[in-house]
Amino acid sequence: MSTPRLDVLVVGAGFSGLYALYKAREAGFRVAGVEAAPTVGGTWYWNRYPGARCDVESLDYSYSFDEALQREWRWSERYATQPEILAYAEHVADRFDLRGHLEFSSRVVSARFRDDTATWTVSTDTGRQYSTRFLVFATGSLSAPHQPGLPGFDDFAGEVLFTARWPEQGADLTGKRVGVIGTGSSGIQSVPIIAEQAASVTVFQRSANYSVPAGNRPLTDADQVRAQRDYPQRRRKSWASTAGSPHDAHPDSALELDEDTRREVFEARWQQGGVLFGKTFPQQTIDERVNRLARDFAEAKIRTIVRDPRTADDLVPSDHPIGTKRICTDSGYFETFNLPHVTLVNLRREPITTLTGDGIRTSDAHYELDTLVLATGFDAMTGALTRIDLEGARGNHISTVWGNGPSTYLGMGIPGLPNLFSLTGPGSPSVLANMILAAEQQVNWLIDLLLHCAESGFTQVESRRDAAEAWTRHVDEVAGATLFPKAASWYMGANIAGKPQGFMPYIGGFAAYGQLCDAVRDADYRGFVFT
Ligand code: N01
Repeated sequence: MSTPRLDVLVVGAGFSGLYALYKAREAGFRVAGVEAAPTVGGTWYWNRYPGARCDVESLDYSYSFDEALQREWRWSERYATQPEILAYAEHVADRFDLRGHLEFSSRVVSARFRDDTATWTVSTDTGRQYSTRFLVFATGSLSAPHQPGLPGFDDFAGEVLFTARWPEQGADLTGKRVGVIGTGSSGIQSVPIIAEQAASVTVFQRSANYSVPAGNRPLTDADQVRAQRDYPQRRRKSWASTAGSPHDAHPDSALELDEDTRREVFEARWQQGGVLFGKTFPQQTIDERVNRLARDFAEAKIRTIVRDPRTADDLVPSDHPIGTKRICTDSGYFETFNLPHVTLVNLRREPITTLTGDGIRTSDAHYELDTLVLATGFDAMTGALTRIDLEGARGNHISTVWGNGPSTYLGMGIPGLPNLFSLTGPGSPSVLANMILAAEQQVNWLIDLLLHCAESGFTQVESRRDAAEAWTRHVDEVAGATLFPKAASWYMGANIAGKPQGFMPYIGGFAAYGQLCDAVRDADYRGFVFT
């Protein structure tokens, strides 16, 4: 059997890829990485639209694996901006000397498993080929942008900007008539900033979304001192949590509290800011009655802020329980609609009929535009993998293996694709958790598995099909006990026409998931076949 040149090839140099490279190298493996962007950072390289910042607090959305790194890096704001997070990723790459292992500006287009040698041959769009024993996809959950088929799209003569592919040199929107399609996190974060520059902003909204003020603020010197002092406890709590952040839901059931107390609790959480409003009370994403209370509170907030009653009506989400689509975090989103040059177009009432040379025609009107911003989301969780021509053992192709939706074992192994692992993908806590800790947990576990292979002389490890089926059923059942499947969300694959529907991330909890993975390891990697 011939020996591949590499032990581990990591695809993607975002936070999971960087950590995978680092850990694999530290474990003594021969490693390399391939990254489509010209530098590290993954999603934080591409999503450089105005207003882009993380909705997890910077103190939490950072690596925990290295004490010195944690001590020396200083976050300037409670929620870090895209440039600051990108700078952090660059710092990590330099500090741990990872760049030398990476080929940048190179996208993996195909990978083939050779049954006879138990190796992967991986090809990139730059014409390079890699031969590797193990192939780790750290390609991100929100990295395959979705461009909807808009009628007349090619006729539009103005500038088109994608939030997920914002030009590196920026875009000057001063004095422009800007249309924005999409009111998810990207649209909601960018609209207030675009409105500061543009002559007019027309927001084309198909579905209204819940958004909570981020509550962002600079981190003071005192914050920094406190952060360093409290870090061990903060991290311990995150590792033991359901979502990788140190959050406590209110101890009481919302249904047992009187109305005034309940309102105070919601208000305090709202003022604290951020996505965790979606988990103010226990059972909030499980019990429709608790969820309704949170929805009513959020609706009242929107109506208090937005002056025009019809616009407020349109901005109140009516089609999903709060929190079952990712809650957006904003800085003045709803307030923006009080500005005279900002208009909301409700596409449910007046759908787009066509794009024209100079704007968008709906069933009711023609909106003249110089620039169109598409904040239209991603082929989430699976798109980065299914866009690659990926063929595993015995002719198993990703398109058929995942033809009915993503089937994984523990979210990492895919039956039929031996020696291949997916990080922070479907079947793992992933986007429901703090992604950086989620990546650390999976990579730590995975490197142990690869060391086990190496030490035991195995050249091939593959998830058993029945183990993957049982895990995928479990992922589905746990989601089914919540309100999440009630939303037509990208978690469900509902934003992409023809995509199999099913709740993709594992919602059983971040810490619980880690324990399940460890139990599999302790049971001699039950569910995997080694040869
Ligand atoms: O994408 P989305 P996103 N005509 O899919 C609309 C993370 N993130 O990039 O809902 C008209 O949420 C679509 O409408 P509808 C975060 O996890 C985090 O904003 O399908 N509209 C929707 O409004 C987030 O959840 C941060 O009816 C069309 C929008 O486009 C995830 O990324 C920041 C359309 C897409 O919203 C994705 O967010 C940014 C069409 N044909 C992103 N097609 C933070 O950390 C689509 N839409 C804060």
